[in-house]
Amino acid sequence: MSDTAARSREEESEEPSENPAEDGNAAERTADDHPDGGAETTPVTTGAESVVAALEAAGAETAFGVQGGAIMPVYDALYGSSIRHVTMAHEQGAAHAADAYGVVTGEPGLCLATSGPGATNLVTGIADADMDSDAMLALTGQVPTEFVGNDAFQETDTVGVTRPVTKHNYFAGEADSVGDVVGEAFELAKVGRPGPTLVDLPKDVTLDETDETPGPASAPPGSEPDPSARQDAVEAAARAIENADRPLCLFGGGVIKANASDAARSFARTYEIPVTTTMPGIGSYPEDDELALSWAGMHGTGYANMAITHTDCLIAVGTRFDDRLTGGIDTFAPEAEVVHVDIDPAEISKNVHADYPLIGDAGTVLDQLTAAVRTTPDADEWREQCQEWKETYPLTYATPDDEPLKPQFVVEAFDEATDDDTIVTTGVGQHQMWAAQFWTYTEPRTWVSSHGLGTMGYGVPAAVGARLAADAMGEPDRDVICFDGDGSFLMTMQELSVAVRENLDVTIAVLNNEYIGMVRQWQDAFFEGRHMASDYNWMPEFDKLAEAFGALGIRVDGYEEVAPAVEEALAYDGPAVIDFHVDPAENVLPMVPSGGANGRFALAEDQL
Ligand SMILES: Cc1ncc(C[n+]2csc(CCOP(=O)(O)OP(=O)(O)O)c2C)c(N)n1
Ligand SMILES: [Mg+2]
Repeated sequence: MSDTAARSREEESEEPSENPAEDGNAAERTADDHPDGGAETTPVTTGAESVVAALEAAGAETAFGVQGGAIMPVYDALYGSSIRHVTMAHEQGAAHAADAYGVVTGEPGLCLATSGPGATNLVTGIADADMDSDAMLALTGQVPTEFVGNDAFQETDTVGVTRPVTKHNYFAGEADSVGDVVGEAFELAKVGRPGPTLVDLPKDVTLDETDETPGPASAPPGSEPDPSARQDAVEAAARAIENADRPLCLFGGGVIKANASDAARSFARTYEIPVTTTMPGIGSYPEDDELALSWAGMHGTGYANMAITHTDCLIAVGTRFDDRLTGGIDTFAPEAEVVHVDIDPAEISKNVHADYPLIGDAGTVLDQLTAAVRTTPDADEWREQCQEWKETYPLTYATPDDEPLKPQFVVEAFDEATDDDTIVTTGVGQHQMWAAQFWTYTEPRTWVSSHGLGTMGYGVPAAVGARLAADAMGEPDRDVICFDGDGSFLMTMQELSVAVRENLDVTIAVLNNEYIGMVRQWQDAFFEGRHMASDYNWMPEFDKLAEAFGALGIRVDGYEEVAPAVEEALAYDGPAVIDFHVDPAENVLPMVPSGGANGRFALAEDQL
């Protein structure tokens, strides 16, 4: 951190705050005092300095990236900045780390890459953020404007490549305005439905001289949607809820993004309505609450899927009804009138018909509903029925002596050994589902995973981002656990080098089944057991690999080794990798086959 930059920001604010958002506001308060009306006291001299000044003024504290020719001017301007830059091993890692940082802090994550391969390496992470509506800003270097279109060295049409996977992207045209463009992109990432934005920065623009200090960051006029739903629509939905016999809340990731978990809890508890969540919605409602039915969908609990199948009034908040949640649309909540709360009108009746569309911010609309519903629905029998389903279809697994260590046991061991505020990140596959099923999530922003895109390799860089987020929030004692698969770990494990370099306290639990297990499971169920390209018995020894990186490496084969290994890894002040050799034949259950009916989930392999 640059002392000068840090000092100048503190001097601007009468009451220095630890909250990045408030810091941004503090900068705004002083904007009028500045001769240029800008937010920073240090005058800028180049486009690149203007970019960095805009980021600082917007409240960015941490950036993840990889250097390179076209982005060098921006890096040079970061040299004296208060923004902490974390060099990642690969740009995909930078994007996932920024994504996870944003999920944990609630502020947009920031990643940087050079032109060409740097930018294209970011694309998976940007697409991942786009699918999960995660606020993130990507800055990419670009060849000088006069070379654009010439197939210049490391030229890629980054704006073209990323247009379908960003909320919006920009090609910076001139040094005088580039700071304002970056500030706008940062703000736009978080207003309304969040998502990734990108600014492509030609090298001449960042090198050019300018004395235009960017003004306070602001989203484009009109981009901030009205947080309230129409009151007549709220009243109509309230009547439907009052009259329901079998009401059910379905809380999605939007509840967490809108910081509406308290409003969601208050609504469900006031009217004693059972609650299920989507996978991205994990943590929006405490899973140990008596109204909680855990999460629904392909590998969700049997009781959540039974409740969805039989509810007569589904109050769905902040969900886009992904097919992994709904299964076949015809059989999804077939008896329900659907109240759909979403900030994005494009989601209304896209996948599931909304009988009561309520367009607005999740927290605001839940408060509107809480005020509008006059009587608690008469649903004693329904609540009893939900409890009965909980008892009939518990999540279970067997631990016979003659079979290898079960992965679910490992997840439970970590849950028992850690506090409620522990952050869990994952790769994609069976291990991800077990991490979601066998951990009891009680707080928002503790479940950090790749949902819509399903990106193997998300877990390790996400753990790096999550750790730095917790540290930046002044919460260094929170644990960060990454549950990874052997296949997923192999895709981005190079980011372990970053965790070692930065001495990040993270524990990576590889649930090593020597298979890309989810594929193996589908091959057994739907391809007559032909294990084409899914047997990964050629895996390296991950504990030794961890040691080679400079991390703590532990190998675990049996039940009795689990607790001591968990304890040792958690006590270790730095990155630890535990290579858990788990049962390669274990399957994720229950399972609703793709496109199937949620109410007809398989509880055993032979039912698939
Ligand atoms: C980047 C990427 N490539 C391929 C896939 C397809 N895929 C989905 S799950 C899975 C298996 C993942 O294996 P592993 O990380 O070992 O996890 P496991 O299922 O064994 O727990 C694969 C290959 C994917 N989701 N992402
Ligand atoms: Mg595996």
